[in-house]
Amino acid sequence: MGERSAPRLTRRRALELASVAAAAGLVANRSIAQSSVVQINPDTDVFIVVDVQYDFLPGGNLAVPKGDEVIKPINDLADRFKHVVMTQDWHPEGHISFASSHKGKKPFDVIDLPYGKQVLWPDHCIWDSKGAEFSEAVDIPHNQLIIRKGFDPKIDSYSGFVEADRKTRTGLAGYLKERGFKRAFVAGLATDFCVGWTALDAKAAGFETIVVEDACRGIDAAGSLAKAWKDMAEAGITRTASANVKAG
Ligand code: VGL
Ligand code: ZN
Repeated sequence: MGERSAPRLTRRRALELASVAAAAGLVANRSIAQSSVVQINPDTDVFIVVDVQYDFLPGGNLAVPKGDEVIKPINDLADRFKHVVMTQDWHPEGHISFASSHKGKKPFDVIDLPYGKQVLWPDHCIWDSKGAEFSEAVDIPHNQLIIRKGFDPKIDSYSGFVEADRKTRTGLAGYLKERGFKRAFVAGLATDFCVGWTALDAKAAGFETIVVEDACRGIDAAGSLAKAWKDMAEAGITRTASANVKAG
């Protein structure tokens, strides 16, 4: 191949590509149906608050950019719900999802495990460490359940429902069904990992699912944020803004 025919990535071309990518992201976001006002049904709606733990907040070991900005909308939203449950990322030391557990690997590398691809993370949310605690700014005294996930040393779990082997269930779907909930509102950290997977599995378990966008923040590793919104849109999950969620 002659050098002349190879496209050269000029600065201008790079900027053009970046704006196309940004536009594609916007299109992907728009394609997820946006609801206007949603009235909470106090008895059949549940609010699932995902992983608002110190390690995902600024200063934490796996800090999500602006992760602290979810706390106020989450507290305000939680006040409007009668029923709230929370998830907590909860790993033993030496967990398989930690880059430090794999010789020569670094955070954000991707490896193959028996259950599929695994992004490797900095050590985070080690059980009983400060980083695994919920932020003390989270103010939800009426929270009814804490579902811990990722405690199996060999299996990660972004989802609050099903672990990364896509077989092991946490029990959350059974719990929510037994309590008669029909619709799940989901928010927290991080949009593209634990919030996204939890929302997808809530929907797959038969709950109508709404993600409250301004009460989430993403990590965005290698395009993961746009992909998460696209996957959620395709699954029929709606998104809304917390201002649209009205107490029932
Ligand atoms: C999460 C990466 C690893 C999350 C948890 O809460 O989104 N992300 N563990
Ligand atoms: Zn984790």
